[in-house]
Amino acid sequence: MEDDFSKALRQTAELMDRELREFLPLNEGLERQLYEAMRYSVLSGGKRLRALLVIQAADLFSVPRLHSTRVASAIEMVHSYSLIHDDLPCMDDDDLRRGLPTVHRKFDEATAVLAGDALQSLAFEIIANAKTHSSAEVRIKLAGSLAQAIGARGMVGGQTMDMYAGDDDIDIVTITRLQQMKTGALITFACEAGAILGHASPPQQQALKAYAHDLGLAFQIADDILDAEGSPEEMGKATGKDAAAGKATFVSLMGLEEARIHAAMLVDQAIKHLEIFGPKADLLRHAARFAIERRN
Ligand code: GRG
Repeated sequence: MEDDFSKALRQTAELMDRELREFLPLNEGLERQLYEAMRYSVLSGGKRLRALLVIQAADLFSVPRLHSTRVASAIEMVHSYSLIHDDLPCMDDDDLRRGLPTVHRKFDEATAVLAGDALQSLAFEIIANAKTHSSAEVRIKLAGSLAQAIGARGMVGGQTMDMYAGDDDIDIVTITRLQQMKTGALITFACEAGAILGHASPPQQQALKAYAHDLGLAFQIADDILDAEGSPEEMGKATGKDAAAGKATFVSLMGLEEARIHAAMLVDQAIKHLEIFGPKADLLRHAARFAIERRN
């Protein structure tokens, strides 16, 4: 039988598919291919973990779903943009994503760059819209925090470190910082967004931030473990791509067993940070376990 968390994740995925389709109607003009590429990327079956985090964090403060769903859509757009650009020949040069041809393979490279750019812009357009929250202050906080999370001090900075770090530059401290910026910052923003929408108190904000920090790191370690083991998603793709490319990963630096233990410790720590929310935060607790138990 489907457990509460699997049900919530499935419902979030269904909700996101509906919302994202609405934000990205088909276009018959000369820009038709751009819209097709944007839809292709955002509707290709991601897990929607970031969307679930926004919605569940916002639910702690009884934020209307209408609001949290819009922010969740914006985050999924940013996530899609980062994956499209990450797959480009000038970056990771991947042919497959979620078992399907990557956007530059399905369309072309220029379309992939432009689709990523347009998804990022649309995310900010959605956040700035009054339907997302009636308070302009809340909208500004959301936009500012998202910009910070995905810019040079966050995701883009982490991606840059990942691309240009040499073998000798990477130790556990550096890879932790790199991954916190590259994948952790957007995951942290997802939880922070729930707190911003819900006018959370400083201790509540701090608890969610600490939870997201540990969850994000555990998620990335789990990704390295799946990569090293060859997850179902990696079928048809070189196994252990990062390791095969000579890039340091948590697994190459710590070993598989130590990486597993470290990820499990981070999940326990993440769950402890949620104590102040009581049973209301149970789905967030499950989300932390899911980060390391997932198979893709
Ligand atoms: C190119 C600006 C720019 C940024 C790229 C996030 C990122 C930075 C690259 C992603 C590289 C990667 C595959 C990292 C591993 C962890 C990760 C983010 C996996 C993908 O996220 P999931 O598993 O994806 O949540 P789904 O498919 O479920 O949406």
